[in-house]
Amino acid sequence: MIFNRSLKEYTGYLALQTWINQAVALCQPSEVWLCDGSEEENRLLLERLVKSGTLTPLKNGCFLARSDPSDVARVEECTFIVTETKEEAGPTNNWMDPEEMGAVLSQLFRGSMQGRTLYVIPFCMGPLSSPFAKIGIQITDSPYVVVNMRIMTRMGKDALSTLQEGAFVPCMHSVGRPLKKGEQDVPWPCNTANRIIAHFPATKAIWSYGSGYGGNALLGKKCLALRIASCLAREEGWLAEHMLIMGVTNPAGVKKYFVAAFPSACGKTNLALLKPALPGWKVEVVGDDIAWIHLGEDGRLYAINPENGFFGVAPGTNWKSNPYAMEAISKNTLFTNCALNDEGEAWWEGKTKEPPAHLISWLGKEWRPGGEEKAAHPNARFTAPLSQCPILDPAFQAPLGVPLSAILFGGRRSDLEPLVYEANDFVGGVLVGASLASETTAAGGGAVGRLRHDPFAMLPFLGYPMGDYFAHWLSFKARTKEELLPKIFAVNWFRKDEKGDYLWPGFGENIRVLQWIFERTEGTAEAKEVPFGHIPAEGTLNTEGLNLKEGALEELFRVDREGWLKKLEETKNYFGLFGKRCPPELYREIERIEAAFVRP
Ligand code: TSX
Ligand code: MN
Repeated sequence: MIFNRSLKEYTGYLALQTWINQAVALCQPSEVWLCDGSEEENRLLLERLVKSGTLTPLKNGCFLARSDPSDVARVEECTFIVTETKEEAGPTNNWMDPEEMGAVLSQLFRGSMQGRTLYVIPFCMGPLSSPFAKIGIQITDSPYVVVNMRIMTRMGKDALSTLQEGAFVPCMHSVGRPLKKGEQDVPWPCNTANRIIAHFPATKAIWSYGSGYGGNALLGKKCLALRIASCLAREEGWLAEHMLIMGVTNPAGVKKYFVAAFPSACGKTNLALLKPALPGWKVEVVGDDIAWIHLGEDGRLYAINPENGFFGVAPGTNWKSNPYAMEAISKNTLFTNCALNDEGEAWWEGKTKEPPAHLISWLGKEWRPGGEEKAAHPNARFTAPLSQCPILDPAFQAPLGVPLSAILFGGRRSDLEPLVYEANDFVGGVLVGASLASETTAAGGGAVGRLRHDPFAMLPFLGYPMGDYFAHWLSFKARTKEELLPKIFAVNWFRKDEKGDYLWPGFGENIRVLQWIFERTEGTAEAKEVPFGHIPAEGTLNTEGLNLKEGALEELFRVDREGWLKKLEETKNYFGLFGKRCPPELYREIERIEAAFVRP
């Protein structure tokens, strides 16, 4: 075995050496490469990837990867929480017994890296100097994963240097396609039929097999920073959330930080990188996907972004919908499953008003406009460093995080849910998060327009029972003064009129909603009490210069009593799934709202 660096330089190297030895014995690679994260190393890996046909060089240091057409997204059916009992995994997760999973995995991984290089990726989730950061060591046979992890995390020598004895999350990954002697590799090796993404909360280990795509393979993101971190957070008294983190500065120069949770296909990255339509307002981004939230010594909540890059959906991203993302991905960006234009750039549906006359599609085929097939896959992605974002918040590396003034929950709801409301109190806000639901879009596959529950936007990302998670959220009320906790809001950019047209322009105009939220946290904006909380009082939402349709504003805030009573009934019904673990406080809050509807 050849190591390009002695592990003895590092504390905790013994545990790491043991872990690597075990992996090598099991997977039988022909080479071992300990990643240092350097420019030089990255260059060598990119070179390998171009040679193997995995990557195509584009303009400005960008590259394009085309995946195997069967390996294009996270696979929730293949994602498991492995605990002694099924109850410990909870009713919303796939479960497997540790012994059974152990047997399955050892068989799959035995010899799985034959003919390949085993890469050891030391990475840090969170700023290197943060006491909240977590170290992971990913072992993988995919150099594509290495170059993506280098963008998405703090990867290499520095991460290894902060390693304490034994304190790392072991992340084992193989694409599951060993190479026989002399066998020619394929551009995107994978083993789609046998994909498994397994999480072991007891030992905090992650094992992923068969997929090279996104959250299945970049194990720092959904696997470590959400599923395993949610378990750590429960034990250690913090929160690992599927949330963006943004700084909002008003024209007077006062700055506040918000976090926001949205199910997929609601435009979380667009909101995180908002270009305000109102003069004098400024938005800066700390993170667009994951927030680790801790209670500070002053009794307030603080958030860090464990990630170091954007792994965003490309389709729909353009200079109008998200100009700062466009700037961030203009160089040194990896594109996956986008189309290729004649200028050597990545293209996707919604990038330009008109599609180019000629493209190579994500399937590598000649493509011209007018046909059935999309040029880019709907889940095509960009991987770009946070540092390239023109509105990156100066505090994005703050070791203790940024103090939170508001928590937003939002879904895609064509009716019932107002444009914005403030929850009654902290418990009322936890109910808003717990009852989050969103209408399905074409992007997810399956039926369109169906309402799907996605509590806290965490349904696919929680590593333990949902009812316990609700109780964990509620526990923060007893740990600090309620007035120090962020105020909680619900937002909905997607309400439609009876003709099916959107009532709210959204995008940059959403700053008007953020302004009202900002002013509520300052105690300056007036509100009108409704059974489920507070909506903007007449005239307090800034609609100056907006040409809303006649009656649109009234409709955006119309309270449909019957609709709400039905929703509350249905929510109780849904919570039944979580059994006794669902905290009684949430049922009491529902009853309180019902009572207010009956006796206004
Ligand atoms: O991201 C979106 N946001 C948040 C922006 C900060 N999207 C895209 C969602 C898919 C990922 C939105 N779509 C938003 C929104 O606020 N609103 C809508 C709905 C909408 C779509 C098109 C228009 C208006 C609203 N077009 C015109 O009004 C011309
Ligand atoms: Mn996400």
